[in-house]
Amino acid sequence: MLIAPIDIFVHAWLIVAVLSAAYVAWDQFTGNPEAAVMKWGFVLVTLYMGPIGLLLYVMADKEPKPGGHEEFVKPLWKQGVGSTVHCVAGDATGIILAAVVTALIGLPMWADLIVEYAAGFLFGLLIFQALFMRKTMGGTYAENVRRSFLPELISMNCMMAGMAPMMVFLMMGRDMRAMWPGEPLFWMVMSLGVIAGFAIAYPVNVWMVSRGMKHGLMTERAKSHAGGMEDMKGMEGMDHGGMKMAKPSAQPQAGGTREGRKASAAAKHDERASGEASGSKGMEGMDHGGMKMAKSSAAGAKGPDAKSGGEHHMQADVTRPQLVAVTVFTLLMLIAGMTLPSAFVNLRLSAHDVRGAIMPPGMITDNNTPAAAMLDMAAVDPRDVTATYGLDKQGAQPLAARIENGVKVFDLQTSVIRWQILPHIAVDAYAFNGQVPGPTLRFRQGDRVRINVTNRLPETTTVHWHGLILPNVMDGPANVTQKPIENGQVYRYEFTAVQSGSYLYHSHDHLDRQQALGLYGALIIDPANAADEIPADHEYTIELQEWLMREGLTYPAMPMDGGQPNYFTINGRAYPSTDTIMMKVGETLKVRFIGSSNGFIHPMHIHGGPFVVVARDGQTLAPSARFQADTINVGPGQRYDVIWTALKPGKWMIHCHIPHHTTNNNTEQDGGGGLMMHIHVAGDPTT
Ligand SMILES: [Cu+2]
Repeated sequence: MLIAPIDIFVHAWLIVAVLSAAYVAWDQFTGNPEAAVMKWGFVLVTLYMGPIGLLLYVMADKEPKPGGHEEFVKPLWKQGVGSTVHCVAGDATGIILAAVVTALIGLPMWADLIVEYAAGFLFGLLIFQALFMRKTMGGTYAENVRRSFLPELISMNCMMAGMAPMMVFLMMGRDMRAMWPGEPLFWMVMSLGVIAGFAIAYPVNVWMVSRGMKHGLMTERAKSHAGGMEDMKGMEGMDHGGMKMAKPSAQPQAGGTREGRKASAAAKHDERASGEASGSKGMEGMDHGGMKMAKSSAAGAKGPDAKSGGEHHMQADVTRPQLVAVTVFTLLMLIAGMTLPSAFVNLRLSAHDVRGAIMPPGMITDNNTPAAAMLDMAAVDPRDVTATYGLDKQGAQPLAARIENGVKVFDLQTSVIRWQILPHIAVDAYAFNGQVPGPTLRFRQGDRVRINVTNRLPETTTVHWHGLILPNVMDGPANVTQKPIENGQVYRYEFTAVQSGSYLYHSHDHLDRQQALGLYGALIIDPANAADEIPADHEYTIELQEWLMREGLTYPAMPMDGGQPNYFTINGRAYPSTDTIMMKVGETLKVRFIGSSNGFIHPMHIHGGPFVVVARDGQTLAPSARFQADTINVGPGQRYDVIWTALKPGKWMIHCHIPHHTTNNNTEQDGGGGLMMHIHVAGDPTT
């Protein structure tokens, strides 16, 4: 499911990567005279790097015309590509396998990085270098491990220096779906990480190839192929018959033996000197796959050097200081890549902790931001939506009670829905009974009521009956008076209504998330004695809410960096999709303002004359305490009942007096937006 714009690119990239790898595999194994280990290297690297892997293959290794491979792969930059491909194929495979395993078992990111480094290094060294190259290089497995160690260390340091920060910043940035292997985004980030690692490892691989420390590309043809005959001299001893090396400029040198290729001669000055003396420019010193070296290393062609230990054939054209400097430099890059991200993101978090959360743009996260804060502010996962409603579906509808043994029973069920707030804008909401606001519960003072709450959210919840006097165990605060209601569970709230007036119910678990996403509703309790009700010709209940919707995702709005709302609703609709109240001159209207909003105060104002505040927080004010006003601050949790009299005909507005709250994503439609609605009083508006 595409839930963010980036997903289109992600899917396209991954499809291209698979197709590219399939093409490279087909071409390598049907037509390209490359050594088997390099064939596999290109296939894997193309799988990991997608079109960039394909590009490298076509530009550097794919034989341009029959018999042309030998010449084609000669340039140093192509040899460097081959060397880096070989290194990356092994290292990245280890890193990616480790990343999957550590994510699945829930290791924190810092441990993840260490395991990835170790896995990449060992996989590259023990399998891709020592094992796969042994056929080419000869010698025992242990010898191959030993002489591969330093080149592998240098390459792996570079690889992880690029890959670690790329993974950390992309995985633990806004869209943390990237931390979970079940998400395509994870593989996209892996791909980008491998590309970054490749880019950093490439220069040093070019250097190592040029100095004879590593092999580059090879040409490997069947023995019968004429093109390889000359260079096949001396190759018979190798397991791969007919290998033609990519560096024909090298001078075959007597004395090369597989047995002789031991030790990391790269660090041995005397060997280097010997190599130079032979006129071979030290190329025999390649650690493995030194093509020239292989040519000169026919079995049985033991020369004096071999007799004296055979180590002279391994020297590369590098000095110890050079080698130390390069190694230390790559180690520093590695340390930087592995540790600097910890200054910015919380590496103590695991994939399990953040659960694929997508953070709102602008949320400030640092290396101390806990996972709980992230989960609280994260977008509603559109994949959790179980129903989608249009503008024809109204919120705050009266919920009919059924009577069981004299108890009024209401059923509430939470779920994730898609809710239309404007003709072209839908939000992903948490809802009671598929409504935003939840259904209005109305009963009479003295009633025994029972409310069965079933939770169908992807998280726990509870319900609080705001302002009511009731048994403490029915009050609702999660982990204070009750265990949170798990997904699929039901909690039975039961109490006797001893008060009357305007109240509300709302979630009391993950409060700033769930109420901000729509888990609230009005609770209207009629007085036991109907005469105590302050009469009005019309009655309208206003439930306020803020929304944050960015890039098609809905986040819980809150007064915090990144959480500021950009949509506002009265009873689940933004103006101009809000209701219009129809009246006649002289009639009265009782408005019940309910502060169902979560973190924002709304100075609610009615045009066309003052109203009288007759009740506050459910408590009817004594006549002497009632007062006139035209604006009343409705804060979170507060309720005001006001009586407004229609004095003149026309369209009179009810709106919040914070202008931003009467816009839709900072725009005005038909004169406003958000927390705005009309009272239409019949008659001539010019009178
Ligand atoms: Cu407001």
